[in-house]
Amino acid sequence: MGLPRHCTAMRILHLSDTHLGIERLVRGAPGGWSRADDLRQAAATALGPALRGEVDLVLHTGDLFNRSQPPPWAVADAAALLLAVARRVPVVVIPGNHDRRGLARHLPRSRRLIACDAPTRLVFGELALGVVPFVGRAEIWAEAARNVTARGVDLLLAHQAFDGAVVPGRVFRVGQEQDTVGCRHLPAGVQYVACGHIHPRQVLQVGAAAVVQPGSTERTSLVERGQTKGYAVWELGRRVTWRFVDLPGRRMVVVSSEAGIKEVRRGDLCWIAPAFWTPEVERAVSRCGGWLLGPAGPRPAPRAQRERRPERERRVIERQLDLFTPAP
Ligand SMILES: [Mn+2]
Repeated sequence: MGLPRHCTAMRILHLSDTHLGIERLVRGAPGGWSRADDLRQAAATALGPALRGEVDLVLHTGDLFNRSQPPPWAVADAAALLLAVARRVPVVVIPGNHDRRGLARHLPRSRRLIACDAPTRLVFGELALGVVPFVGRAEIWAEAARNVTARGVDLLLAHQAFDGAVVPGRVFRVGQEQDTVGCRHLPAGVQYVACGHIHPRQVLQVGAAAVVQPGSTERTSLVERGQTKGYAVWELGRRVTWRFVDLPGRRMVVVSSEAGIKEVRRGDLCWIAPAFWTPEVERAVSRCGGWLLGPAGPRPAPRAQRERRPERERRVIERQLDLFTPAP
């Protein structure tokens, strides 16, 4: 397996975790600009090279939308953007954990806009792709990955936490969460994985495979404030290489001191630490041109873990199992 030596050179734009339609309360942005506008702009910028015809294929490895039922305006925006790209080059999108109802239902049918809601093997000329959408159980992922790679693939697409993936304050390990996949779940012979899910960009070596994760195209939460955002460009030919391309991203600032207020620049997304919050601090941040994250008034306590979560996760996994079971 791996790329056949006769394979013609191909350039692939790989983006992920665009979280379109995200709704975040932001105060102080001019002209009704919202965080969703930032994320739409990031996705459009990432797709720029594809719109200019500079790549041969676009892969979106999941969490296209922030919610499984995105607002209609976000669906319309995404459809328009992806169709514009698909007029130039084929686009493959796979559902992430946020797209748990699948993506085909949201996107227009087009020969070159391929929403893979179920595990699939796709062929573009001499390039074979294995596609496995997010699934909540590593064993099921492994079986699907085995099936889609049985005839050989050059690249496997996934939206999954791989063993060793790092997010702030946490390293994913097989067995700790039932959806984390590792060496034992990867089919033998897979050398390259184009992967979504983990928002800080990183490359992992998992067994014989390089797992390339471009991360999210914009920050989806304050936790990501220190992360460089962007997308990846793969060059496939006799050799396989990839590089990360940076996107500007909007600065996020936690304001927790007088000195912190002075660091605020126009258009920064600002979070005032609860212990430091006063109406005067809010006004000072606004005067510096900072946009305020969250509702007005004293900082609310962090939202408690939702009680219904286990029940929701069970339903999600059941729905996914339907998608992963081939029709009789
Ligand atoms: Mn995501």
